[in-house]
Amino acid sequence: MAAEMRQVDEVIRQRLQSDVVLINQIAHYIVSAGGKRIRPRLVLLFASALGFTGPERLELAATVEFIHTATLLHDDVVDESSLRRGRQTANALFGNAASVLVGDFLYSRAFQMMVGVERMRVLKVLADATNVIAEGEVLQLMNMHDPDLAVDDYLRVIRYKTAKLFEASAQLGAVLANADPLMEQACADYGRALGTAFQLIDDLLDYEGDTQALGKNVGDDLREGKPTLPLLIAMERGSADERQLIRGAIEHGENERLSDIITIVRRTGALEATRESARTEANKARAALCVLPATPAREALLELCVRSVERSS
Ligand code: GRG
Repeated sequence: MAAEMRQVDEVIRQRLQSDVVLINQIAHYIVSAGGKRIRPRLVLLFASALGFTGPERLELAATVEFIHTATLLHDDVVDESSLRRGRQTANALFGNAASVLVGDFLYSRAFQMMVGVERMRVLKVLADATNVIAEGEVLQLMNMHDPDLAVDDYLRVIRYKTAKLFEASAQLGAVLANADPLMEQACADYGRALGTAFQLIDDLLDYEGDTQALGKNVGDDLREGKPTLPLLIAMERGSADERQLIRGAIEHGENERLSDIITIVRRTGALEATRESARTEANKARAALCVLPATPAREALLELCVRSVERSS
């Protein structure tokens, strides 16, 4: 996909432009740090798998990356994070106000771009998706510091805050190709399952990962008192003392005992169980692809299922 992704990067570069200096500075700062660009790849791969080759696919690929980047800018403010994509976060460098406002710029620029495609269904998919993402963040806020969170409520948050944009990205490829409703649904199902797997691994890497490889600080979820699946499983399987230690850390949002908690999470097999849940989701994504014609793009989408679960960054 290298050549196509270079075209997407060119669209991103052009559409980032603004006469306002601080917007250029911050938007380029975060975008030039890279990132995996998974969501634009989904738009391109589904468009290609269904035979659509028009320039709108590049525009929408850039659009979903802008929405993603806006959410990262806002999220790093909310979470008070200091490291992202191997660099200081924009909020750490430029302050919270500038980060939130440049996030607003990217988000509203994304809407200008999607309107330019002149397809009502594109607008509907993205308007609905961004609304759900915001709901997911608010739900997550409500769940903070709650060690009694049910697994289903945790899963709802990750479907909303992360999987929804994966779902919309995949669906847009199908919408551009004028796919029939069943095909469009299969693409959306793939995105939703892949996005869920992706966030499960994101949550696992906060305990298993390496700050250098991840480009963000491990242990941040615990510091914020976020009850993610590795902790929920470790509490269920651990001894009474271990359960009490994790409960306290979630309730008070502290990571002083991070290394003890990582030991418990490992010993109870909570990381492997989380990876297994991710594998189950990735298998659902794989199954959704069976209605697509056999193409190199479909092969790449299958490969993405494996990589999303086995990744370490
Ligand atoms: C602006 C629509 C809008 C909403 C604001 C703050 C917020 C509401 C939403 C945040 C949602 C969020 C950050 C979810 C986490 C998603 C996630 C897994 C991010 C990391 O994605 P990667 O690994 O990042 O694809 P790279 O750096 O590779 O691009």
